[in-house]
Amino acid sequence: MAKPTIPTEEYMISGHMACLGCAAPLAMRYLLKALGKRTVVSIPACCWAVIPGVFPYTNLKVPLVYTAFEVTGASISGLRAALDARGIKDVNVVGFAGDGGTADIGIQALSGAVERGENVIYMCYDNEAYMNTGIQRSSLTPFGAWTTTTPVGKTKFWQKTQKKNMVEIMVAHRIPYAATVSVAYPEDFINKVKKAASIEGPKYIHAFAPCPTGWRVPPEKTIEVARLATDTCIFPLYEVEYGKYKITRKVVNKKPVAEYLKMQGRFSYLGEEELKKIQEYVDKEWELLLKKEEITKEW
Ligand SMILES: Cc1ncc(C[n+]2csc(CCOP(=O)(O)OP(=O)(O)O)c2C)c(N)n1
Ligand code: SF4
Repeated sequence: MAKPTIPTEEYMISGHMACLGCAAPLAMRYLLKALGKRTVVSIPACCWAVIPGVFPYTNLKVPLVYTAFEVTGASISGLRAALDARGIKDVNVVGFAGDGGTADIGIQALSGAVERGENVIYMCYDNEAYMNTGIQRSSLTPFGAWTTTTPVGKTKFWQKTQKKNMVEIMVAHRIPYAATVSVAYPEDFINKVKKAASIEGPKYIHAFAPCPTGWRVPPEKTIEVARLATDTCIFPLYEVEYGKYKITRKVVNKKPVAEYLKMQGRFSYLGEEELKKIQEYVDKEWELLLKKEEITKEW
């Protein structure tokens, strides 16, 4: 029997306040399993501002700094500088923010931290909308999704733009390490976080974290829907180390994207035409990723 590689230590104790089936607590749990107790986490406004409980209660065994929505990148830069000034080098400094806090309102502070080469880890847990305030679209909401600010009704006003590619934005900063992870693949998740911790400079990790409440998926289907996202190539698992791409889960027999979309109420309004458009987009992006891996093989 294969030896389990997931560390048994827990730094997130039971009693969180997330909705049933939420993937965001799993993302934190795996992150901390990989990093251990010498870690400080900075969290802006998002569901994770609620999940640990109300002060003085917390379900984390590591220090946690709450910040304003837009400043995670600046907050982790300051924490790193303060620790360095005291000669403390062995503490992992981590920013942990939702997709809204990362790709929209916090992108400037994040970009600044990466550009300055701060020795920090930034994890975006991506539930593809502003969930904490009631399911509003973000720039990471995928094409075709219903949200409360992209209502469907008679006008079919679902999300009309494609999802912003945060990993590519980070790669364009020449970041030492960027990767995607999913709560459905914990070993891959933990390995990538461990690798990130071993690299000097800024590291960006994009975690796929389904939100049953906002995606209109039964809570017990969280992992199934996350697994399908990777198996359909709509959320591929890969890493980019100093510009070199590596797909860490090679999908040979891609499942149709419709299988993934049809599990979720937020896509239930889409017709054959939209499903075809999404499939074509996903196929193109996957081909591009394969090419990037091929081109950067010798780097
Ligand atoms: C400057 C500012 N604008 C708006 C808010 C209100 N607000 C709090 S949490 C949140 C949504 C966060 O969305 P995201 O970052 O995607 O995380 P999620 O809630 O999905 O976990 C918003 C809009 C705020 N706290 N500060
Ligand atoms: S709204 Fe979604 S992301 Fe937020 S706690 Fe509930 S399930 Fe998790």
